[in-house]
Amino acid sequence: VHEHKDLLEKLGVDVPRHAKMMEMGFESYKNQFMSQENRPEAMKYFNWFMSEMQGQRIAEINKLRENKKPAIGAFCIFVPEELIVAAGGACFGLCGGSPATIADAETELPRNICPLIKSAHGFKLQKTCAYTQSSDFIYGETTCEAKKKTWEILGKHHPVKVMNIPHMKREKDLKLWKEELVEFKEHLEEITEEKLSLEQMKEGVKIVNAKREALQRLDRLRSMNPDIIPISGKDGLFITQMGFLDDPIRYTQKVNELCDELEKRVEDKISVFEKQTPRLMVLGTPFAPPNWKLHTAVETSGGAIVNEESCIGHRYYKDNVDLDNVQDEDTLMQKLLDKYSAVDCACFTPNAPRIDKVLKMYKDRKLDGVIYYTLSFCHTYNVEAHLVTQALENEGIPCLVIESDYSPEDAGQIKTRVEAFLESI
Ligand code: BJ8
Repeated sequence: VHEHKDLLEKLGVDVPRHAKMMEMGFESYKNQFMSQENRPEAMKYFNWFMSEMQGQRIAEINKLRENKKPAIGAFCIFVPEELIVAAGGACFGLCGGSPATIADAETELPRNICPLIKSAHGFKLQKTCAYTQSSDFIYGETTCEAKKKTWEILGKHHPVKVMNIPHMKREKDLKLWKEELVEFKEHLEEITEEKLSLEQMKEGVKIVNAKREALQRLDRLRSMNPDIIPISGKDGLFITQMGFLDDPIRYTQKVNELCDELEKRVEDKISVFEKQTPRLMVLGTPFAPPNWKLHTAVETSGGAIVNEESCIGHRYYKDNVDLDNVQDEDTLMQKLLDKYSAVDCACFTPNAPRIDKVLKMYKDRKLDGVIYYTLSFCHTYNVEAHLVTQALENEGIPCLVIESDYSPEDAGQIKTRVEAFLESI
């Protein structure tokens, strides 16, 4: 990061404060990740990326910008990254997982809204996220009340555009959504000053499909072998988190290299957990880095997390864009829409496919229990917990519900509840 001080200054980053935050992040990574035993060799790349995510990666993104390629910051998996990649640019998730920016955010936002939004807003006010500072615009969406109203305030500090995501999936809603996809493409063309061709868009789709396929492979290796867990849930989560920042081609290659090693581990019966360790799936809201609290609590209490049914997880990579018979732009937009409208975010009503999917995931993976995790004040996921947990109960599936924010204060209490849950299953 020091090497890139000039660039960070040019981007308007508050360099001393940023350095302090990075130091805290590295310390926390060292304590929670590097201390794990028997990590796969291929995690070395992700250690390196951790050390360069606010350094070299920022330099790479700004190199693209020098060549009029778009750099778009996002907070949601509805942002069609395929189109950004097609335009030769970078799509990245913005910082929003730290409690250290929340007090600043509360100077403009109410206290009782979701910590993800407050943290992200605080990063902009503090100027401590080099990704936010590098983005041509932030692409917000109308998924939840707190987000859509925050964009109006965030827009005072940074260019923001908003995608109108409908809350139902009727034909008329999907028609509007498709128009939003076309409009997004036009926003990108304003930056590149060139029309995106069909071939470029197909190439963008192929690159992102390959990335999702690598993550699907990682998911299978983590969760489909009941006796062998070749990598910790914490590492699995961290890898997925980095997928929202890294260059997609390099990242795909590195995830596949890791999967090759994990395949070998499964063959050789090398597990990072003892036999009989309860294998859990986490459902719910996204885990923006450095929000590793739940995974740490579970994996220091005798359990293992083998899948996240979350947007930093399965919801992100579960579906690919089908490129069969795509001969024109309209069909391509339709295929993108088919993929994105299959996202089962709790912002939709009704959202029954999510419940069927959760039950199927649980059975396919032969798991031992579920943790339903919601960020505080996330009303959609919190309310939806009722129907999901009822369906789990009907099937006799053990489930623990946890609502938490980013503060470290409840870490002990969460650990106690997790320990009691693990004992009961
Ligand atoms: S597709 S889950 S990434 S909206 S910000 S809804 S936690 S109160 S993030 Fe999300 Fe897209 Fe849906 Fe996924 Fe709740 Fe917080 Fe809102 Fe949140």
